[in-house]
Amino acid sequence: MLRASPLAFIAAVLMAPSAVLAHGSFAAGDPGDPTKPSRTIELKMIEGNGTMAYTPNRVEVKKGEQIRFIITNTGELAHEFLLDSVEHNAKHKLAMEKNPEMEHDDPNGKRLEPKKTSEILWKFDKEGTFEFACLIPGHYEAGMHGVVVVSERQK
Ligand SMILES: [Cu+2]
Repeated sequence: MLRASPLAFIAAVLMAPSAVLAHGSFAAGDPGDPTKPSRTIELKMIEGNGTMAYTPNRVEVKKGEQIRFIITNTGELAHEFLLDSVEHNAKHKLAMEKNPEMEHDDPNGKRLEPKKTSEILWKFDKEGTFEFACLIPGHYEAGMHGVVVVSERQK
């Protein structure tokens, strides 16, 4: 009990940013509105030759656009899709190294078992470069990350 508490404390500190995010403030935009139009982007989680990846691993959207990501895990392992700022994902990744069993089912993140498909509906209302990543320990390093570049809508 006493031996566990310093670790629990560290985990609580590391998880604080994602806990804040879970309560309505997302770095990469906002959860989508299913009653509004959206553009569909199909994204696959792939494994092979010691690498793991998303394909595509770069998505370009216009500010204000709503995207329905249809995500399929084609691999043999569970994977995640967590859409956030690069900074938040980096912090979250450290938290997951301490607590690999963290499960995600949030507006901006899903865990998919092998051969499963899931969706994320997202409104990109902020300009910038955001990241989607799998933060299961070792997967990011194996190549499992990509970017969403949100640019100003043409006038
Ligand atoms: Cu993964």
